[in-house]
Amino acid sequence: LALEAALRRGLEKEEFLLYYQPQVDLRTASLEGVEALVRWSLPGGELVPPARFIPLAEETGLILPLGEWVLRQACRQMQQWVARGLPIRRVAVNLSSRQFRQADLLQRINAILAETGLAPRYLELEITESLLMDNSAQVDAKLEALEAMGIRLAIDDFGTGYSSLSYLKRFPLHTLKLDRSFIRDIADDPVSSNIVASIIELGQHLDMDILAEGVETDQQRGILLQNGCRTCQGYLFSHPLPAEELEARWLRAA
Ligand code: G
Ligand code: G
Ligand code: MN
Ligand code: NA
Repeated sequence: LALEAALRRGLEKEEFLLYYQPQVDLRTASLEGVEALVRWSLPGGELVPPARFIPLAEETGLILPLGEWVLRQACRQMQQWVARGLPIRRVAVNLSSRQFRQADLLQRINAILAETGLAPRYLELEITESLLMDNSAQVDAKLEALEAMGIRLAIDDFGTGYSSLSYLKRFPLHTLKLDRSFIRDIADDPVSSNIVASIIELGQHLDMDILAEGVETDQQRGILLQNGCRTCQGYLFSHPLPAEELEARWLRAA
């Protein structure tokens, strides 16, 4: 309860901030986009990672105002980078299932795009496999509408949930984010590397971009490249960074 009250106060006082993790071309190490990841900056200076407050935010429904703040802030920041002509092509934002199920989700996203001036093609929304498994006409309709707006859709943590291949085929998904639990073992465990190779191939057949999460070693990078994976996110290239650091290290004007 104390945490919930603190979370409410944090929302009122705007104690949240976004870090951005580079999404990088595995061959050239050039920047493709970033994933926005929320942090909670307590008055005492402590930075709380999302694992410590997102679950509670989900339970209490506070994820709705928090997720809306994240989306607005990410779009505002991205529009600023685009307006300055900096070399970045997209920002990916995590969308919780609860946010996705809001009846007025599309209006809310439209309002944020209008307010920030960001063109929809710069925005990618990350959703989970479990959401696709809801199997309702509403999920279908919303995904189609987002796609029609020109927003990109990514499936996050792919491989950790239960998802049927027919869903992948049926929905307009642009990016498949391979969960880092598979990447972790690819250098040592043939089963893992075979699974990863199969998922990459599957993604290629479905005409999706494959992004490997949690790439930490050059060996993992090599195996992914060999298997036809083009993009990754991971500590090998960069941790999530505050906006100013991202600019300094990754967004020097071309
Ligand atoms: O940033 P970190 O590496 O600690 O992220 C941990 C997890 O928190 C991520 O897997 C991500 O799914 C979740 N997360 C981070 N930011 C957001 C956000 O803005 N919204 C939602 N729903 N989840 C987030
Ligand atoms: O939403 P998602 O679960 O994809 O969020 C990405 C999470 O993965 C964040 O918590 C981020 O800090 C974490 N992460 C990013 N790169 C790496 C990595 O190379 N290794 C590990 N262990 N975690 C990573
Ligand atoms: Mn994510
Ligand atoms: Na993920």
